Amino acid sequence: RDLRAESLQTVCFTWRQLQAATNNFDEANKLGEGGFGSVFKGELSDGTMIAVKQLSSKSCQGNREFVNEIGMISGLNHPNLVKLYGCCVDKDQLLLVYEYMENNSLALALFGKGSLKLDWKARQKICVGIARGLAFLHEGSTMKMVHRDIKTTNVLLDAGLNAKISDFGLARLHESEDSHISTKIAGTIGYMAPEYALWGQLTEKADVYSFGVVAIEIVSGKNNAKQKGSVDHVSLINWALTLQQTGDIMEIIDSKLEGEFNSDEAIRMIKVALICTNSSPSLRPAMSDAVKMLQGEIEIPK
Ligand code: ACK
Repeated sequence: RDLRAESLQTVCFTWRQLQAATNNFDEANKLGEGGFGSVFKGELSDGTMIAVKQLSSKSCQGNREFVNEIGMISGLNHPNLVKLYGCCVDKDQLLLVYEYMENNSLALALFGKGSLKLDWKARQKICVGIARGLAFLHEGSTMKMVHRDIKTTNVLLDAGLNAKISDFGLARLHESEDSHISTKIAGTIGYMAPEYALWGQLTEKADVYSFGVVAIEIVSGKNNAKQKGSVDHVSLINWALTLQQTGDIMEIIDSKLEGEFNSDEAIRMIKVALICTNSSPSLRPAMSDAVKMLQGEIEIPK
């Protein structure tokens, strides 16, 4: 498959260009590592800051995700989706070039060593941003997609703390009414919707569930859904259920989380997180409604 095909809406970069931009893929420019390989910071000759994702091995899976990512997000334009500027397939290398996100991942901002100070307004803005990005993926563009791997490491923050969803390697198209049965389950334990994890039943409501887990993490500041192991997932959901079962949400929040949830934003985020993580997909809201609920524009069902 020729990735340099003219039909791609993304720019094709040359190896030399990216080498120059990242100072020859200098270690000092390394932003981080993922399962796929490394990400480097770079600057194009016109001053545009970029993040370059380099695929470590040419494994089949990696190749497939690379091609998938390009197919899924080239041409997608939304303020809450990380923009793919282009790619490079020179010299047998597979590289993806994205807009640079100054504040790294939401995971780092929430749980990292030098985690950012985020007040409720900032957390709410991040939460709404993710919800808007997902609503666009699910319903707003011509292609309808499920991301399949929504988690705090796949949400990046720009200089103004705007949240943008990244990593579309596992994204799939979906037909809205139909639920698709996946034979291969992919995603991250702890964020995965139960019906998808158990039976491979994939609809956009699987993303809604993962979003709910992320929202709980944004509010609690705790990485309840650890990426390794599965026990934390259970305790997370149990925690959420305890909240759901008691009428007085304030009381539980006060006792469990040391009384810091004294804002409308926090309460709304918790309530939305709870309905999004409902075990029944049909009872989870559409992401466009979740956006309105987070902003207090429509009522949040109990
Ligand atoms: O939390 P981080 O520093 O932010 O660690 C991960 C790492 O690369 C592996 O994914 C960072 N990263 C990925 N894409 C970008 C980007 N577009 N801008 C800035 N950092 C990025 C991410």
